[in-house]
Amino acid sequence: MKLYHNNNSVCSQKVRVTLAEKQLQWESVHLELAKGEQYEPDYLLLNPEGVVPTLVDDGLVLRESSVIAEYLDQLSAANPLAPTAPQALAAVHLWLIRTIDIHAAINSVTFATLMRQKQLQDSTPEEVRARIAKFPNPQIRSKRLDLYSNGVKSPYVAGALFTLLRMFEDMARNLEKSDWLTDGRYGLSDIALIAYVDRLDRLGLSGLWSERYPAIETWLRASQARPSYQTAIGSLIPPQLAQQTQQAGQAAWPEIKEIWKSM
Ligand SMILES: N[C@@H](CCC(=O)N[C@@H](CS)C(=O)NCC(=O)O)C(=O)O
Repeated sequence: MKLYHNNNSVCSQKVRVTLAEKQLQWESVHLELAKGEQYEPDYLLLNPEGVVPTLVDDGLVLRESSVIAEYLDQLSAANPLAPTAPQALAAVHLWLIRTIDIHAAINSVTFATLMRQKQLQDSTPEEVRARIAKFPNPQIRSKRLDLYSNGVKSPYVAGALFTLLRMFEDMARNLEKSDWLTDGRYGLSDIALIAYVDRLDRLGLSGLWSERYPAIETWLRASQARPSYQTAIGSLIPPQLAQQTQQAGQAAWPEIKEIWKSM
């Protein structure tokens, strides 16, 4: 089983957490997104959108991190991550579907802060625009351009915060009943969201939930304490990147806080 992924990509992290929880063996193909390795013709044959992750297993090519996570869970009976009761399973599926929007929201917040700061430091505007032009999807191209030009003032950031507000509200409602999101035990719903909330935490944006939704703070710390988190996320983030992430997010926090307060 081969996973095309990137260490700091949230959706790759989600898949790696699943692999670690299921204790599955896999071969790593690490793509440097900043170098544009996702646009190599051979990779575009596997993933025409030019994004990670992609799982290749015995001739099967799978995209979409939540679908991959569910597939991996089905591969072995050990440590099942999905419930069997229809109601609980439906709740898991709802979270998995929502991760498409949640991913786009986290991507907007990350690009308006950390990635934009890196682009402004490391590249000329022409180089950034040339990289953005390589994105196959025109909608994503215009989003990236807007985030690069306007940072936190981009309307994509306000839209992202609205999606995150809904996510936090529903997470908090689930966590009133149990320590984990679905069925009283750690599973696919938690794995679906850990990388996204962790990214906000790494950006120093825990103010989004710490006061309004303290149960999310407890859930996050319990998720981060699992060995799968350390294997799949914690150990793969270099200290320098961790520091840059924290600093870029914190610099944006006053503006983000103002938008947040108005919601
Ligand atoms: N919905 C997709 C999103 C895939 C996606 O956008 N991946 C990002 C990394 S998290 C990527 O590869 N971006 C390419 C780039 O930034 O150039 C999934 O969850 O698999």
